[in-house]
Amino acid sequence: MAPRYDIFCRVVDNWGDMGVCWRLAADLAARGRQVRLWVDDASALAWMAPHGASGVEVRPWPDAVPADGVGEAVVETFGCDIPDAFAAALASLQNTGRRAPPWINLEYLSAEGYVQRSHGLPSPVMSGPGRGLVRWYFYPGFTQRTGGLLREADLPRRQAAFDRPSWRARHGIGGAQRAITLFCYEPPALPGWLDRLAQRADVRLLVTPGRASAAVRAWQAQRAGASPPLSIDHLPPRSQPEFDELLWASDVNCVRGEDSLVRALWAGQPLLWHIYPQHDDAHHAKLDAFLDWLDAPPAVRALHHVWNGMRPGPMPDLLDDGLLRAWGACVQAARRRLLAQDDLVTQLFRFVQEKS
Ligand code: TRH
Repeated sequence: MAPRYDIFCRVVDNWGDMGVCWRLAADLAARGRQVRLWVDDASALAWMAPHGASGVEVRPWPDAVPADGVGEAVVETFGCDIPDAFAAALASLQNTGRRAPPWINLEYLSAEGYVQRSHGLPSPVMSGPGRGLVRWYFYPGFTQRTGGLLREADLPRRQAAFDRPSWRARHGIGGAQRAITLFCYEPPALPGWLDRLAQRADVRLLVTPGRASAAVRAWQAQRAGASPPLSIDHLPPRSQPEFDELLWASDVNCVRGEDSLVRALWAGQPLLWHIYPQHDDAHHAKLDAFLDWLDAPPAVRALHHVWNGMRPGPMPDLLDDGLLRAWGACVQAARRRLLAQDDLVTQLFRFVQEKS
């Protein structure tokens, strides 16, 4: 029987928790592991992964360890805390002289310096049913000294085989049109930016469902009749592979959160990140760390600062040809740097082997 991973996911907010966990589970399964994905709310998988994945079993959050025991590795995501019963089972293995499978906490993605310092560190468990065990920190990241980024082995092949002109033709995007994907929360600069885009005849705005769509609809309701119509598609939710294709097909990708940022990097088009906002503005330093790693030209930094409400003023013209060239070159260079590094699952296998 193939080695088995237990992955734990609690859905806190939005779609990123499920999105990252599903990509991880499907990638592990594609590389020959059996995966049990324990999740407290799997509803988003109905559209994100409607066909599931061979080797991945989605199960409700457990109260007890199943009869066949824990897997080769236990991965809790984003500090969600594994159930007491699993912690107790790991402790009992260790207390009876057997090796407990490594207990790994997969952390949030950041380009900040602490990630390189903290990746791979142990955290002794001092209380509760897992007392005496060690939990290992695994940090995804953008450099060699981190856990890397999710990148399925077949991604380059899928991307190379993608027929961009057909996709655009099927979606009615004309040859001279600029297609912009919009996946965001509620950026303060959005209404002004849409006003400005509405002055152009060559833009096709591909708006993702949920918060982005609601924000654009609010603008449309306010501007009804007042500005020239902007060509806007409100898209239905699509599966993750189809979401990837949307990013590959677009000329500019506005993305948010964590997983879509990584996918926009793989897409290699100019990307604008709406970072998940935190109450204490901790996301400002996180955004700047990413822009530093990206080696973003000043105009790309300015765009990000306005989009994320860190700098007042209208959005710079995102479709300026010179800007698009410099922006695209910078994302492509970043993509090449990342492709030269090991992906997250390759690194996780190595890590699990070391700690087992
Ligand atoms: O939904 P998000 O804003 O999730 C965020 C982040 O994960 C953030 O770090 C976390 O703290 C916060 O939630 C609580 O953005 P993200 O991470 O890009 O996740 C979106 C997922 O949804 C991603 O896997 C892509 C997927 N998706 C589709 O599969 N199809 C779609 O049509 C759309 C719009 C998204």
